Amino acid sequence: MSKKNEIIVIGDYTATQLEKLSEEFQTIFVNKTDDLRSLSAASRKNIKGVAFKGHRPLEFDAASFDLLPELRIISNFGVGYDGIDIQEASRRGIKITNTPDVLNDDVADVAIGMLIALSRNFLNGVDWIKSGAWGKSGEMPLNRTVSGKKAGIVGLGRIGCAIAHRLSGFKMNIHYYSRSEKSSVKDWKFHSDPISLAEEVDFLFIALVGGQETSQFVSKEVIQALGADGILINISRGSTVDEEALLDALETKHIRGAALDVFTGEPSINPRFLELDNVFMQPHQGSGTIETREAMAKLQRANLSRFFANESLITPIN
Ligand code: 8YV
Repeated sequence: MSKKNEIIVIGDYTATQLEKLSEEFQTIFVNKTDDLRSLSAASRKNIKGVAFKGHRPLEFDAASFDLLPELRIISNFGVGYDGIDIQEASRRGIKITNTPDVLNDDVADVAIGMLIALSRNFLNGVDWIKSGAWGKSGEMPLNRTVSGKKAGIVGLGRIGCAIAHRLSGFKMNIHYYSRSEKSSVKDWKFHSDPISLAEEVDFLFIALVGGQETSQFVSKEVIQALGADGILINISRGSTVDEEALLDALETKHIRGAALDVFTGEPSINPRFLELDNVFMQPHQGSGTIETREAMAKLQRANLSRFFANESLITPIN
């Protein structure tokens, strides 16, 4: 058997994912890019490929690249690659790949599930049973309808589209903001400005790519425009929303609620979120199913194999 290609694996992977990487490649594992420093210069100097998993903004930066002078490819586990300094990587001729498409359905499911859980107060429903309130006090307090309302999507990429298609099944009119109008979706109303979109809709789904370009794109003005009956749902990155403005709006009931899978600085989230009862939160688990994570891991490995075989990459982003 030919000698396996050597890679460094960075991030928090499951035992199965690590095993599969090791079957195909000769692997060195570290938890985060900072840990590259703990590897000897001799073990770093010939490394051409990295399997990376992480979404701390720009974690994989010039200083990390300096530690891997022969690096040619970073195969990212995730559709979002805001953990990597792409401009610097491109400047150095380092190729980046990601794992798009395979996670669209799971992430969209979480967006819809969180909206319904918040609007129908599922958490209170569970408590109502467990606390015995059902028997003592009768029916739980009434909640608010989801179907038939107006939905807005900020960022109509692959995941935004998967969300919109699901919402059509809930008899909702779809409005969207994106950089340009999409000719392929004639039934959905384009807004050239996110404030006019927020003014128009009941539910605002954030499905932007992360990174500096979209930092706090969902501004205080957008959040305010959503109004007292509005709900904001974010499955993209915490960085896309002005979180302080969102917290202010939630605390003062300027908007009805928020359903959030992502946070600035996660997993250490702003403690103000913990005090709120108009927020439904999940710990960034949009793509977190066995099926989808397996598909993401397979695509990550396939991109590395193609690179070492001198074949074209499957999902390059630069
Ligand atoms: C993460 C994600 O990759 O794909 C993305 O951009 O944010 C997620 O799927 C996943 O949580 C692993 O960290």
